[in-house]
Amino acid sequence: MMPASAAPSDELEYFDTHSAPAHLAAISTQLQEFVNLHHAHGRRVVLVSSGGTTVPLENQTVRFIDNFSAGTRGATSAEYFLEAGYAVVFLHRQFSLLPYSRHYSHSTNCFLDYLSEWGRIGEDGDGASSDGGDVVVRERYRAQMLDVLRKYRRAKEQKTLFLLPYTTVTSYLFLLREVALRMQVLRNDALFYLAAAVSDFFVPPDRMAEHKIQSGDLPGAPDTAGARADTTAAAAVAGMEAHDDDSGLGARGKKLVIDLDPVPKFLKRLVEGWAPHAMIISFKLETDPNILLYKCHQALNRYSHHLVIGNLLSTRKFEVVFVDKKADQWIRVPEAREGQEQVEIESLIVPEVVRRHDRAIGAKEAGEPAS
Ligand code: PAZ
Repeated sequence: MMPASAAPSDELEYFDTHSAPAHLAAISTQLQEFVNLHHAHGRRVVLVSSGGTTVPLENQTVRFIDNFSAGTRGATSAEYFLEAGYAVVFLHRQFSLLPYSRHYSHSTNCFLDYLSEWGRIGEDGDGASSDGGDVVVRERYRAQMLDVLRKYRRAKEQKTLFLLPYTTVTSYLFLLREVALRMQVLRNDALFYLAAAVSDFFVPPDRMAEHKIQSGDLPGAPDTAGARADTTAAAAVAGMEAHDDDSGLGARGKKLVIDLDPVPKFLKRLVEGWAPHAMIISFKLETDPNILLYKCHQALNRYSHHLVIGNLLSTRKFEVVFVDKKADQWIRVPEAREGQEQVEIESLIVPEVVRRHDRAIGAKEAGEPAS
């Protein structure tokens, strides 16, 4: 019997049974130009994946399954890779955090709070008097914003950042494969840093409902029992079962039981087929500290790639563990002193990754076996 994980050929079948994202051919051309440009300059290229993936429940999608990831790890890491001289393909969940703009987006860092009106003295006294009507950056944020702005502009001018958005797990997988194939020319100058939180489960196309799954009776149905049968049938197509709700909320309520298949494990294919010469780093997220190391080692043994970076949901901004064939290495941010900003853990992770990439390239050039 096939266990919960999918068979190897399922990976190929997955691409045959799902539609590729629109404009894949055009994206592919742009990607190849980006890769070739940096290859010609001897610049390394890293694929950073970032953010969650959605799992649609309907073909014309109203509802989907999602996860917590905001893309902080990916967006922050991308900035440190750019600083280290890499060109970055940033494969990210649409509307998740982006390198540079992450400093001023989302509810915690609303960009409007960084601005004031020229001519009005703000509550912190950092406006300035003139005839009014202009918008300026508040004094206390100017130095940091200038620094971010300069880095952002440099990345644009040097064309070192390629933004590649996805939404569903399927578009993520198509794009990952495409980037990997386009990056093959780089051989060991290519690095994969897979920080996205990719769904392990999906609804196969042949069980996907076309239209919005109904939670109650439809108007014009001949009788309640008939309407219920319609609703149940639509859900069953989606690999789901709609049941009468026995919660006491009333006969119209339905339970939706969702039956998902495992997403085939593409890491093996990436390592062995799509990017055989690249350095490949995957992330592993757990919530139970007792199984984190076990799961990291299991992934390393199963996929034979270079490094797994493990982290726990509750402490992911403060500590991670690097797991490779030789050892486990914890990286922790120093505790912030009063009034000091917390160090971003990616400022420690990325230089360590770059050191290991240097070593791997050095070893290959010296003809040593990869460690
Ligand atoms: O996006 P974020 O910064 O909130 O979280 C980052 C993360 C926990 C998703 C990432 O570090 C990670 O572990 N990604 C892999 C998740 C997994 O598939 O196990």
